[in-house]
Amino acid sequence: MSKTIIVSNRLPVKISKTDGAYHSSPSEGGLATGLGSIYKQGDNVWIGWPGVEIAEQEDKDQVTNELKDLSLIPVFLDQEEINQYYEGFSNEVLWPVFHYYASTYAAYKQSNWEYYQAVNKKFRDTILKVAEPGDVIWVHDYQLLLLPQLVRQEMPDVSIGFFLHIPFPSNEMFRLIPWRSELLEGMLGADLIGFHTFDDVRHFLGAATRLLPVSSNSNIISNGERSIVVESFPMGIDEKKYSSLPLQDEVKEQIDLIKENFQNKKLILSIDRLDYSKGILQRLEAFELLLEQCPECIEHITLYMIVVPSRDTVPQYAHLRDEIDKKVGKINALYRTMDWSPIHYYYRSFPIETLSALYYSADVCLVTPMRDGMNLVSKEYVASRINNDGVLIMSEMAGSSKELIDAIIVNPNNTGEVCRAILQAINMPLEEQRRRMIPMRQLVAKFNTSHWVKIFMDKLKEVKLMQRSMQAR
Ligand code: GDG
Repeated sequence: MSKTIIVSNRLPVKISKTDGAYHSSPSEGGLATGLGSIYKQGDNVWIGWPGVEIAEQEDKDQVTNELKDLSLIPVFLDQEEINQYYEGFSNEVLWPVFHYYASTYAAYKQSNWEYYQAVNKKFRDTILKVAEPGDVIWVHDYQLLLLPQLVRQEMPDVSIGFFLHIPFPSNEMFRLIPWRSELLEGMLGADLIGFHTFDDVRHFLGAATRLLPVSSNSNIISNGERSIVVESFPMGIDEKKYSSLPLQDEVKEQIDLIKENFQNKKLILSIDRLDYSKGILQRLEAFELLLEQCPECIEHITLYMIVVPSRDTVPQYAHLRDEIDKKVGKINALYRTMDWSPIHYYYRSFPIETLSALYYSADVCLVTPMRDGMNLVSKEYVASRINNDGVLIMSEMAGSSKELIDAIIVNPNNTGEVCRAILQAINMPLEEQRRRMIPMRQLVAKFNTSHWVKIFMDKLKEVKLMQRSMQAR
């Protein structure tokens, strides 16, 4: 009986230590929910780092045993591996270059690259302990670009799918990386390579055919030995969860509270992880411009801004956090009145029930990343609008802008345009809000996470059959 092996940098659990023992609790990320339908079935497993450093062998054994019952297999990383493979290479080379921040933030260090290779091999070794020839292996994201080829070398016929959750940049950006060929060769170990958008597919095909001795015919790359299919699979969300949450009592109570606290105010919502790619500072600029240019907005609109802590041990992220603190402080200091604050800013994460109440209550959701592979927040907002009202303002640089075309689409660098979009949104007649929201809700409901998983897995099966029939000829 064949099984499916999901592999990602992080396991879909949070590990904590209480009373000297480690405990795990499920994490709520979109990937965890989406792939939950797979890895919990039969002999299927999920391989990844548990997210904390565990030094003692005894503790590792305890965690391994606890996770085994959840079909999870840990790859333990020590502090140096976390620093160099994860923070150093993944987050200081791949993340900035793939989000078009190469010149500002990328640091190409040989030792980080060596750790990146070593940790990808560590993941390979864990896979090899459990994988059998008929299995299907689905590798996720930029931390594991070398893994498909590393596994392929040991298991030439196994089915391997790879999905990148962040953008794949134009070759002019990608080729700056000193180890660009090795990274592409690593990805080409897969049978099927998936991206969120067609632009990412195009960029990948361009980079592969320019930098490697491979040829392409439409979306199929041939490296002389195998054919690799490259395709877009825009990721969805668990729509049912987000459209039913506002009906729960706990969420309803929070909705009432928000209504009471923000009476007669237009509520503009902004939710992101702390990251320069999310355009948080530029969004604040646009909001400041709005307050400057629109005297009627004073005391009548509120920006509710949640920034979820992320990577803030990395200096660039710590700096960004300081800049956001300063900007919010400046805007609030300039415009606050006795009973109104223009920005309600939170630097922490909230339970999903609070998120749902905010999605349900916000008149406008302002999603203006500089670059984003997809952006699930925009889809979660749409799914939560069960009365078909509300306005989404969406950056054209996010993958989801290709699907949510009834949003107000903006260039996030154009402060004036974002400012005008907010004005348009807060004044939009209900009829127009509904005309835009209904088709977006239908799209998000139809192309949900289960659909995404199914079309990727079906395609992988189809590609494998195609390869086998070509070999037989
Ligand atoms: C990467 C790519 C791509 C946020 N605050 C809280 C909270 N969240 C949840 C949201 C959403 C998720 O975090 C963020 O997902 P995004 O897609 O917006 O962004 P990234 O984290 O950068 O994800 C991105 C994604 O991978 C999937 O492929 O779309 O482009 O960068 O689900 O709801 N969740 C809770 N509390 C919070 O305070 N519980």
